[in-house]
Amino acid sequence: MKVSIIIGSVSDFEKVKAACDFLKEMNVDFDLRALSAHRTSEELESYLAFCEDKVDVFIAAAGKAAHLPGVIAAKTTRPVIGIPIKSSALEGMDALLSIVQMPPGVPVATVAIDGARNAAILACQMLALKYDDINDRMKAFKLSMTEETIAKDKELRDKIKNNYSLEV
Ligand code: RP5
Repeated sequence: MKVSIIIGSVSDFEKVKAACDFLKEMNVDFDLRALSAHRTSEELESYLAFCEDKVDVFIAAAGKAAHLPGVIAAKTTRPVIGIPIKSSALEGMDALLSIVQMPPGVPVATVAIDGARNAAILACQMLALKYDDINDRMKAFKLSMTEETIAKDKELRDKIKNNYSLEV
């Protein structure tokens, strides 16, 4: 298992599915647990002990007062990527600030609110430092993104060129 995804509640799963899908696309092994820093703190601690030396990167997602990524970061030397989940009246700003404003010495690499896919992409970029096959797949992914963007630019220009006098 290269990545461990920990979500604060099963209700976070739909928001985190995009991370699972990207890891699957990149053929990266991962585990997923719903463990709360507040409601199941002992189970979280034993799972983190189980993960010791097995996991390269943690992805942790939580909403509201989102302490989960920070608690994980306090217990590991592995990188922790935090996903703030929009799950309350505060639209995810509560979770964003809870995750990003870590005290000195305990960083969490925080992605955007509900930014699960970017969390998985960042995790794969970290894994690419160690695993050549993942590095190759990430290079192909970046190239396909560039090609797709260039194709969309051409498509847009072809569509509007008769209405406006575009440069080329
Ligand atoms: C947070 O509270 C969880 O991460 C979730 O985003 C939110 C609501 O949890 P549930 O009440 O649905 O379990 O701790």
